[in-house]
Amino acid sequence: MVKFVSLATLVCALSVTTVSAKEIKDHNQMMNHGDGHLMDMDGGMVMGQNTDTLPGGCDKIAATKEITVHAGHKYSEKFPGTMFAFDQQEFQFEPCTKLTVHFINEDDIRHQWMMHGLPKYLYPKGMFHLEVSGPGKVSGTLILPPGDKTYLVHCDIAQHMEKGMKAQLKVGKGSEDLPSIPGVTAAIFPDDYSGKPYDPILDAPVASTPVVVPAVPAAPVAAVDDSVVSGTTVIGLAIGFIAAPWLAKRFKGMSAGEIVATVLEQVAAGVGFIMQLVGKLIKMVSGKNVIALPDK
Ligand SMILES: [Cu+2]
Repeated sequence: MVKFVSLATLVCALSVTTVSAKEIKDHNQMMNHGDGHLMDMDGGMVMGQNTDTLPGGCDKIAATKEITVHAGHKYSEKFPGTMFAFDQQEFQFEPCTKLTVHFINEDDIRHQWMMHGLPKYLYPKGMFHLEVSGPGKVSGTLILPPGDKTYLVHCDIAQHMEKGMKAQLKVGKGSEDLPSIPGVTAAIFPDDYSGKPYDPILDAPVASTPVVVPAVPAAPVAAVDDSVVSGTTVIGLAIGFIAAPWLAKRFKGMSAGEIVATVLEQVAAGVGFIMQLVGKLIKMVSGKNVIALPDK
C-alpha cells in the first residue's frame, strides 16, 4: 500500500512538471527567401536579417552580442493594467554591434519583436522583425547603425503594444527616452480615474522639462561687400572642408540614391522635431500657461 501511494505521488509529480513546462518549438529550419527574409510554414519568421553588410559610418563590427528575449502574458503581471510584455524593457549596445536576438514566445498566440527606425537603405521599411506563432523560438541577426539613437521595439499585433509589449533599444548613449515603456518611462496619457470630463487643452501633455528655445541671433545687416570672396563664402568653404571627411565616412558604400534617401530621412526627422516644438509652444501659450501682459 505504501509502495502504491509513493508510486502515485511520483506519477502525479511527473505529470505536473510536464504540464507546467510549456514545449517551446525551435524554428531553426526556416526557408531563406533572400533580402533577410526567412520563414517556415509553422509561424516562424525573420525579416530584415543582416549578418554581413556594415551600415554606412561603421568601420567594422564593434562587438558581437547575443540576447535572449522572452515574450508572454506572465511577464506583464508586474505592470498593472497591461496584458502582454517582454521580460526586458530596455536594451543598450555599442554602435555597429552585430546583435543576434533569440526570441522566445511563451504564449499560445502570435508575438513579435519588431525594431523600428533603422536606416531604410539597409533594412526594408527600416525594420528588423522576429515573429513566432504559439510557443516557440526564432533567432535573427542584424548590425546596429552608428550614432546615438533610441529605437522602438514592440509587438505589432493589434493592441499588444498598447497592452504592454513595448521596449526601447539604445544604441550608444541613445536619444530621448520613448514614452510609456512599462517600468521605464511615464505614459504620455497617464490613466485618469477622477471621473472629470477630458479637456483637450488643459489635459494635453506638457513636457515635464521646460522647452528651451535657443536664442536666435539677429540677422546681420547685409553689408555691401565688394570683395570676390565674401565672409560667407569663406565660412561655407571652412565648414565644407571640416565636414567632408565626416560625410565621406557617413555615406561610405552607399549609392547616390541611398545617400539622397538617408539625407531626406534626416531632414524629415528635423522638420518633425521643429513642428513638435512649435506645437508644444502654441499649447503652452494658448493653454493654462497664459502670460498676463501688464496694462499700459
Ligand atoms: Cu504580441
